[in-house]
Formats: sequence, structure tokens, C-alpha cells
Amino acid sequence: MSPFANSERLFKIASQLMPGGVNSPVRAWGAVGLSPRLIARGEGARIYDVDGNAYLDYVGSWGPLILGHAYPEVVAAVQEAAARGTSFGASTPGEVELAEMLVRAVPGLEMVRLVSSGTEACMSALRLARGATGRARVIKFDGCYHGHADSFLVAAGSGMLTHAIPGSPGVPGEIADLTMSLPYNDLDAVARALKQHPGEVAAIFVEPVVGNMGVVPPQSGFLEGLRRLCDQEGCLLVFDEVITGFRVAWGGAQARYGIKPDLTCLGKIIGGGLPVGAYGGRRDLMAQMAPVGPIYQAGTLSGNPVAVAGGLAALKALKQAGTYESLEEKGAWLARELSAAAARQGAAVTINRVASMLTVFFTPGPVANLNDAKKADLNQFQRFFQGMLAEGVYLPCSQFEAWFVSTAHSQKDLESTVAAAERVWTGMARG
Ligand code: KE4
Repeated sequence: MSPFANSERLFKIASQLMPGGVNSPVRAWGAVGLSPRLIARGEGARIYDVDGNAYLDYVGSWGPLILGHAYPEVVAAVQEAAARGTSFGASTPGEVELAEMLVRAVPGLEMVRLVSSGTEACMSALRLARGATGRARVIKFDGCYHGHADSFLVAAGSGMLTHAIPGSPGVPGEIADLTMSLPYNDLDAVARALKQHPGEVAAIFVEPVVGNMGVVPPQSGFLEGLRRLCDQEGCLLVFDEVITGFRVAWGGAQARYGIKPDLTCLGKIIGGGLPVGAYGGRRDLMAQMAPVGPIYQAGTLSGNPVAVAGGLAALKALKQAGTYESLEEKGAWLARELSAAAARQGAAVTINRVASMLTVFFTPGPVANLNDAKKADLNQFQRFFQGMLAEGVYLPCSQFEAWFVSTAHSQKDLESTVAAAERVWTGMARG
């Protein structure tokens, strides 16, 4: 009997009930040619599938689980909050405490609003930017993902055509046309786009460290240049820190690189694995949101007390001294040793890393934008993914995602990951 019989059986049923058998497309493992494993539980750095197989987890629920799975203080806080009632549709003390913690931690936050996902955070920030500036156009970057709101589900226009085209059926061309998607790390392209539409661009949205084309760091001067161009043009700079917030530093990428955006989007880690998103920024902007201002946004479960309890417990644990230094060391060690193992086995890879997020690109590199990332050999990636899974290492099921190291990954876990990678690369070299 297959060692994954329960996963296969359940996924077959799931595929009849939910599109692709999943509640989010990336989970269907389309890019890696395997039937996905259904996960029964997680503990620390490991997850366990419904057939009892154990995996060392570098997905971490796509970023939120920076403390590892079932972190005791998070579980206890969620249990206690749930026992007091799961939702009231009224403000609760936990929301006040979380809002205060976010505003204190993130340099660009003077005010904040809690929502239930990163998508909601980004779509709300876009509406605020458009409402506050009276402008309709928005600039984003190829390979950056800001959730699935229409204005962000676009593909870059071809050639000189900077206007984007719909990235999905159902996104009207009129909406996509208001978005320009440009090469990441290309300030000249941004300057040209702003010149093409003077006074029409409401905001520039950017992942200050990209996670969604695989990890791509900002080149020196890129974020500073965006800040300068926004100041000159009168448009807003929006940092989408749904991944990088509390990942690359306690105050996010804006603290790490010392650039203050006008608005910030948050998610993932701030919920501790529960559904919490947030957007915030300058007080004069946030004051334009209902009910004090005219720009509308709302949510039944925004600031949900159970989710907020999980987020608060996670952030309090993260705030402990030495956490980010340790995560930096673990990320650096893993990237360095993976790179050395690949070189020993003649595997042509580029490893991009910022703090505890990294990507192994199957291309000689460098990888500084989406065109570079797309040079990756997806066949090699798929073979590596399958080999590592067989070794009990659970990697993101796409070349264009990030590995996440958590505080729960021990040095022994990292060493066994490198040893597994070396065995897989040896096998791949043999053909
Ligand atoms: P959610 O709506 O999925 O909570 O957040 C959307 C979002 C916004 N901004 C950034 C930078 C993000 O990375 C995301 C979501 N990330 C993906 C994976 N990189 C979520 C995984 C999925 O879609 O299932």
C-alpha cells in the first residue's frame, strides 16, 4: 500500500469538492508533479501528513510560522481567547494591544487597521491611496504579488506598453489598464512610467524584499530611489510587508533598510498562523478611512479576538532578545552550506537570502528580477523538490517562492537539510 494512501484518498475526494482539491492554488502541487500530502499536524519545525510521515518544514504556512508549529504560548493564548468567546463584532482589548504593538514596532505606522488577510490589507491600502490622492493609476513590479484584488492580478504589458493586461479572466481590461507592472530593481523604468502619466499615479506598491518570484533583495539605492520618485511625483510609496513584516527585522524591511513608506501592508506573522492582516501608515492618510473619513473599508471578523490573541502571543515571543540575530545566523549558515554543497556536486544554482528567507534558484544567476528568475530550470527544480521530499524535507512547491527558517529549526535540522540536499544533487548529477 502507498505510504501516502490517506493523502491520495482524501485528495481524490477533495478534488471533487473544491477546485483542484485545494483552497489556495499553490497547494495543489501542480508545479512539482506529485499528489499533495494532506497535513494532520505540526510541531516545532516539523509537520506530519495524514499517513504519519514526518517532514522538516521550510514552508511554515508560506511565512507565518516563524516560531514553528504549535508554539505553546500561541496555542495557549488562542485556547484562552476562544474560551472567552470567538467574536463579538465589537472592539476588544486585544485589538488595542496589537495595534499599539504594530505602531511601536514599524517605523512607518502612525495608525493601523486590522483586517483578515494580506489581500484585504493590500486592496484597502490601494483604495486609500486612490482616495487620498484622487489619482487612479498604480505601479507594481513583475514578480511581486499583493494578493488577488483585481488591480494586482495583472501581467506586465509587452515592450514599451507599460499598461498592464489582465492576469486572470474576470479582471476587466479597464481595471488592468490602470496598473503598470515594471521590472523590479529598475528605477529608470519607474521614472519613465511616471513621466508617461504625470500626476496620474496614486501609488507605487513594492515588496521591499521580494518573496513571490523567489527571494530577490532590493539592489542598493532601489528603495531610496522609489522614495525619492514618490516625493517628486506626489504619489504614495506602499511597502507590502505581508512577508517581510517581522520576518527580516522586528520593524520589517523598512526598519532593516531605513526607508519609511507612506503606507504599509502586513499579514502572516502578525497573526501567528491565524487570519490577521493590517494596513497602516501616515496619520493624515489613515484618518481618511471610515468612520472618521470618507474612504470605506470594513470586515465582520477584522481584529478577531482569537486571531489577535495568536498574533499577540507570537509577537511577544519574537520580541525576546536575540531572536533576530539567531534567525539571521541560521539563514546565513543554511544558505552558505547549501551553496557549498551545490558547488561540490556541480549543481548550477543561485541562492538569494535576506535574514531567514531564502530561495535556491536553479540557474547560474544572478537573479535580480523576474526575467532572471524565469531562467531557472524548472525541471531541475522539480527533481530537487521530489528528492528532498523523499528525504523528508518539505520545501515550497514552486521555484518562485521562499524557504522560511524558523526559531524551531535546530542546527541539527539545518545540517540534515544540507546533507539531504547534497545526496539529492549527487543523484541528480548521475542523471
Ligand atoms: P493573503 O491574502 O494570502 O493572506 O496575502 C496575500 C499576499 C500579499 N502580499 C504578499 C507579499 C504575499 O506574499 C501574499 C501571499 N503570499 C502567498 C505565497 N507567497 C500566499 C500563499 C497562497 O497564495 O496560498
